[in-house]
Amino acid sequence: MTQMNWRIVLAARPKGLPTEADFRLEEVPIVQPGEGEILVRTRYLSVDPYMRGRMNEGASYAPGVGLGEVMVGGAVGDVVASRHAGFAEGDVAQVHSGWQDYGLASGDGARKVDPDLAPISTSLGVLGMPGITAWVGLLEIGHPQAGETVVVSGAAGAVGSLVGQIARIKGCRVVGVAGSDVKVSHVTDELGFAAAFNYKTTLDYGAALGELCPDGVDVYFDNVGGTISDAVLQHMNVGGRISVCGQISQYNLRTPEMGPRLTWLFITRRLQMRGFLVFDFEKLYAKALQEMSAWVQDGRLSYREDIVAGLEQTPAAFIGMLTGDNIGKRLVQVA
Ligand code: NAP
Ligand code: FER
Repeated sequence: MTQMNWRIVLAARPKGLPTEADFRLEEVPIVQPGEGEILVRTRYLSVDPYMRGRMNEGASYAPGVGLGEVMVGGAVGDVVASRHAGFAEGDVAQVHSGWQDYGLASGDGARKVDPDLAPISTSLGVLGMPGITAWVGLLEIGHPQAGETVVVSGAAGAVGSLVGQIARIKGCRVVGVAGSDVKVSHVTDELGFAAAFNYKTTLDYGAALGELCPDGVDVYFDNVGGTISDAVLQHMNVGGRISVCGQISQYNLRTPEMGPRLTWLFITRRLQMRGFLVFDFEKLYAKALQEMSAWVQDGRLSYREDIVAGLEQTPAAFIGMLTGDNIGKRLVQVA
């Protein structure tokens, strides 16, 4: 009897915020691995903001998902068949097999995960792509120094919640921006941020920043862009650094947003702004993961996972994350 695989494919290219009708759940036969490949039964899959870009025609750093093709993304699960010398049946592997029950992956591109070191879900969060993004973007681009003020937008999300804690570990005073009072309390009461404000209920971001950052802002870790970033830039100190990680406030816009012209500030305050893509820092992955694991183990870095159950819930879990219903790393538990 042929074993079947459930998967979610891109059914239509979204206009603005994706809807569930842009996805389709399908049942197809499981394909056995070819030479060098492994077959992985997904236990957790990751939904991330970058997937919104991949739903468009012609993304930049990687091709877009074709209509009818399985949605891309990171996943972790059990190796159920292997034709790669590095993996045996029963191993746990982190792969890029997308939104499906069973995924084929190249063994060379897969990461073996030791379930005794940490819960395997962390390979998609604090000890995976988002964790490395936080580490690289803050330390390699923001260069935070003890005593400085660091502002983080998207503060309660997968990346932002870790950025703020790493900055705190480095001796900085951390101020967050997030989209609910519960998120504001979470980052201040549980993650050690010095302060935070809710951008959905605050009318004047500039006034809030002036109050919460009396010494100005030395490092801004930008996850969101838009009017929040316009306000933070105006509070930067001389010599400030801006690490541009994401612009989620813009991903679902149908028409581009206009903003104030702030470039003059970069001259008078000698600011540096640098965008980055985590994948360009592969040489630092091992170091980042080693430091992040050590901080998790000694209790200085905490992480929260926001887990939704059921492959069929993936589109809703993804759309919900884009609109801010997650705290910490949004994952889908599949098996
Ligand atoms: P996340 O923060 O866990 O989830 C996305 C969050 O974005 C939501 O929870 C929501 O929180 C916030 N958001 C949505 N619309 C917003 C808006 N209009 N204005 C302000 N905030 C909004 O996601 P993540 O995985 O950690 O990713 C965070 C950012 O990092 C994204 O921009 C992503 O693209 C970027 N990223 C970049 C790289 C890279 O290599 N450069 C790698 C990974 C991630 P609120 O409730 O606070 O609105
Ligand atoms: C992300 C946002 C954008 C991300 C990658 C990109 C890995 C890259 C986009 C592009 O090159 O088109 O969150 O995460």
